[in-house]
Amino acid sequence: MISVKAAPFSFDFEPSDVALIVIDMQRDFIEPGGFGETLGNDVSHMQRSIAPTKDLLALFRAQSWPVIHTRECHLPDLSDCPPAKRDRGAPSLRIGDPGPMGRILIKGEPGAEIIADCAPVDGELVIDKPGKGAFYATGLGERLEKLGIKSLVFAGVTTEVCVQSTMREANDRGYNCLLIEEATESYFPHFKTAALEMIRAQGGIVGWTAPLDALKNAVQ
Ligand code: TIU
Repeated sequence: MISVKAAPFSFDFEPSDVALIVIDMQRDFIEPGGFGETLGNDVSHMQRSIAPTKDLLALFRAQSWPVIHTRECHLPDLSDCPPAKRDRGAPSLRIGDPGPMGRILIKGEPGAEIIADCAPVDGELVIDKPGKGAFYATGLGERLEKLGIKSLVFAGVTTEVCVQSTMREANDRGYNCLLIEEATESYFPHFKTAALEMIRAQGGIVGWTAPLDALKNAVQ
């Protein structure tokens, strides 16, 4: 059993049944000209999450623990994109429109790819998801069951949207979930702070949070 000094209390897991889920570290959310920016966001905030996520990936790879990456993206014909998602608001470009990194949030386009610093390596699972949560309309739940996973460590962007949605889905399915604090970011710093607080409030109502060093110290 490995015990991480986390909040609201220690996060204990067996090395044999833990996996890392890195949420949506895609150019579309992190680089100018992508989906995140079309929504009016300052994407420079995302930069802070890159080095810690890279470190966290290295830690899991060094232990040979499973790593799963997700990508929010849609099929080229948009058949998996609800009109309610595409038509909402007044973005500068809509999902599927051509942008500087190809069609916005479309599978196979440069913008939908994971940034080089966090790119998957051979043997790592990549889950494409049409929604914010990674369990909806993907095979993720079945894949985790087959792997016998019980504890999930989370990283990625954005904290209060796709990361929190996926943690909530995982929590309802019985997983213990730990979010690494530096390895996630929001376009809105106060939303990140609030999301971390609400995840660990009420005795860990959604899960745990911890600094990266707390996990490193527990593992090494
Ligand atoms: N807009 C925003 O903050 N996030 C998303 O749309 N998707 C993810 O969080 N990946």
